[in-house]
Amino acid sequence: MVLVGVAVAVLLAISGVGWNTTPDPPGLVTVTATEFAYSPTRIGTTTNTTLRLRNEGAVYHDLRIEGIDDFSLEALPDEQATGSIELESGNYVLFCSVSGHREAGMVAELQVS
Ligand SMILES: [Cu+2]
Repeated sequence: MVLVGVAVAVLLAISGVGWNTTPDPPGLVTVTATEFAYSPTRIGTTTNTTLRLRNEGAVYHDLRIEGIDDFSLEALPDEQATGSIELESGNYVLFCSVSGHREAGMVAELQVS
């Protein structure tokens, strides 16, 4: 009984290493945030898209789409956030809503086709 328990515990430990990441959804677009910029600044994607905000900066950043009120990605330093959204074709502006960040350069162009 004790041996079985140990064996199960070891298997669980092994299976947890490197196998617990969710595969990236198709069409994933990653935007990296630093102080005070996004990279890339011109992004092309499709009408069904998944955006990922990766914060490689030292302070909190978010990512919003101008004119789209029900979408935002928020990430603390060294963290990331992912969200899917359906957009009509067109050009959109991505920006960070933290006070002063957009003005400092945290803005990007999203081209949906
Ligand atoms: Cu910011």
